[in-house]
Amino acid sequence: TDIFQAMAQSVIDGEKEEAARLARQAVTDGIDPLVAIDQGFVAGMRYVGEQYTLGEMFLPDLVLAAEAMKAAIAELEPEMARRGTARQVLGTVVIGTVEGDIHDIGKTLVGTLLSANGFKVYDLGVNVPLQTFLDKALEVNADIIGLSTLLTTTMINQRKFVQALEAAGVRSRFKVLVGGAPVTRSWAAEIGADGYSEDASGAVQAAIQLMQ
Ligand code: B1M
Repeated sequence: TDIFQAMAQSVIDGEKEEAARLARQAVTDGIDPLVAIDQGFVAGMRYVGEQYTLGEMFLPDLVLAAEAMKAAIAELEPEMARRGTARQVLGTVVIGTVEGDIHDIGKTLVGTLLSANGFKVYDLGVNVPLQTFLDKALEVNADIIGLSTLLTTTMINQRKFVQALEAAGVRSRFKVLVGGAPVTRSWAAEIGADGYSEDASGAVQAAIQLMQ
């Protein structure tokens, strides 16, 4: 089996040490960390999600898979930073997962890549109330506010946030970037967000565009 298959399998099996070992191996072999994530670890996570939907895997399996994925990403982070293009500060981003949602892997990955590519990033974590996003953005004079969500039930908070900015009279001060598995370009347009991306490298491109 090739290394990408082994990476996927380590996530499926929830094998943290194995996932970390394969991530280190990828760095040694000169594999682009993003390729390792997309073609290896995320492929495993996709399978786990499908099996969960089918009732073949359960919540504890998701938890272990997430831990394995995080262990792998932790090993890849320094390499992502090293390969980043950061030479100057391109802008300031406040990012987090919206209230009601505790998924953090994708959001953290987006934050890491933005930081590696020259953005100053304030990661507020998960289950973040809309007011907290706004308070932090005002405090650090953010250019971009990034809202992540993985649940169809919490997507509505992205819309509410755009409305909250309008109500507070600060809509034009910030660019709003949205993403997460159920989020689509048409949803982003419908709620009046400024940017959207389906993955982490696309989020960097979107953020760079928003700064122009
Ligand atoms: Co949950 N979960 N989960 N889960 N989980 C999903 C999302 C689900 C699709 C699984 C399924 O049913 N097949 C489903 C949602 C269904 C729906 O809403 N329609 C689901 C559910 C139901 C739940 C619970 C409600 C289960 C329960 O308790 N009964 C519960 C929610 C609790 C809560 O939040 N209140 C729950 C819990 C969990 C765990 C804690 C066990 C764990 C998360 C651990 C963690 O994050 N620390 C977990 C996991 C692991 C998943 C799946 C399997 C994988 C998510 C993931 O990490 N993907 C997921 C299935 C799936 O997504 N297919 C699922 C890897 C990650 C790299 O991708 O996060 O999509 P992703 O991020 C991508 C892009 O989306 C994008 O870039 C990233 C990198 O490419 N992106 C952005 C993300 N944010 C962005 C922001 C941007 C731009 C791009 O700009 C700001």
